[in-house]
Amino acid sequence: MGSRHILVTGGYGFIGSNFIRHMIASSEARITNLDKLTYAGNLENLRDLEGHPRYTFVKGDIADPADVAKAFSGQIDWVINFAAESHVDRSILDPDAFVKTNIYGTYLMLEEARRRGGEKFVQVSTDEVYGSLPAMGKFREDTPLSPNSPYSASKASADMLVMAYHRTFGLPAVITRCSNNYGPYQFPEKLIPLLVSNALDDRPLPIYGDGLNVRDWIHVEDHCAALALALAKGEPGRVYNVGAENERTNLEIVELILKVLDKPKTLITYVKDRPGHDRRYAIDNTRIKRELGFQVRVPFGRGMEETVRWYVDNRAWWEKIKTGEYLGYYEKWYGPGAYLKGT
Ligand code: NAD
Ligand code: TDX
Repeated sequence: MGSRHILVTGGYGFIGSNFIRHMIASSEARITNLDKLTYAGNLENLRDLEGHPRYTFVKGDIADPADVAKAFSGQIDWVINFAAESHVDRSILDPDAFVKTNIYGTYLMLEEARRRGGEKFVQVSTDEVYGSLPAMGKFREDTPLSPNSPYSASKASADMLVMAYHRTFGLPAVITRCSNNYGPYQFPEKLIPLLVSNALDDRPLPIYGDGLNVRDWIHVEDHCAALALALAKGEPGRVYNVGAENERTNLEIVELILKVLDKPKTLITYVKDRPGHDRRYAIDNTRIKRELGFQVRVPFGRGMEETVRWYVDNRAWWEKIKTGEYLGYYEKWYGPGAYLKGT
């Protein structure tokens, strides 16, 4: 990977911080991280890289042209756009920031990349743009886009802009669409860290609907390896699905967590379903395996056990998050007193 200079956006979030650590450790790349530090951005996620000679942080907003121009200053070889509002439930409560960051912000990033002559651009997208699957079948790269939430609609919009910039202006852009990630540093609004941290405090574990919705889980480290391949070898104009062929119902996930933590099933609490809740996601990852040599390395059993242990060992990390803004969100979404019940 040589000593390339990579502009990463959203690098203080869950996947972005894992990606930056992965790239610093596995290559000679220099990284500039443009992050707004929203509620989901956390300086603790990259504390170990502060002062590192190959790491620079620029605080700023991808939806602000001046901030974007500042982050692009100097020689940039590759751009990877993680920055996004990423939680489906928050997009149901208030879609505004999703449209601003995910659509307009991506547009500004593309515009600056084009203006400067076209760096390789990887758009970190999601399988949610394809919508929901019935019991059979998988998402392929040619599956039509059919998003169901404001979040996934904003990501699908961004994908269309990325493709338009490739086709119209020749921008060497690639789109990756990954399934659900798990691993360390995931914000505890998402299913797995929410369940683990609640269980550790004997709080109720909210499960939507009948708990039989299916997600296709991949360890964040495998996603990061796929993104590194997309940057280095992805063919401009091409979409790559990323997944680990690992479908689980939400009930299987919660039962696994309770087993690792040795906590009772009575903590499981069925709550009202998410509106527009996608029933099933499943990724066909044939293309990225065949064309870019992607391989899944983290087996789900080991990955989950290590992940649960990480949240056990890093209680201070999530306890600091589960205050203030977080509690306000939790009560607004799950109902008054929902967080404190059971304490
Ligand atoms: P996250 O919510 O943990 O982190 C998002 C980061 O983006 C934060 O650091 C935040 O401060 C930053 N950010 C938000 N708005 C910004 C703006 N306007 N300008 C600059 N920075 C901004 O998200 P994540 O789970 O790490 O997801 C990262 C990307 O991967 C997203 O684009 C998401 O759609 C995609 N993705 C996530 C998953 C998953 O399972 N988490 C799966 C597939 C794809
Ligand atoms: O409290 C909960 N109870 C529950 O049953 C929460 C937060 C979730 N769920 C269910 C909803 C989903 O079926 O668990 C499943 C996973 O939910 P999330 O963690 O919110 O993920 P999901 O909606 O599948 O979206 C995730 O994967 C794709 C990421 O948040 C997105 O950013 C990514 O694009």
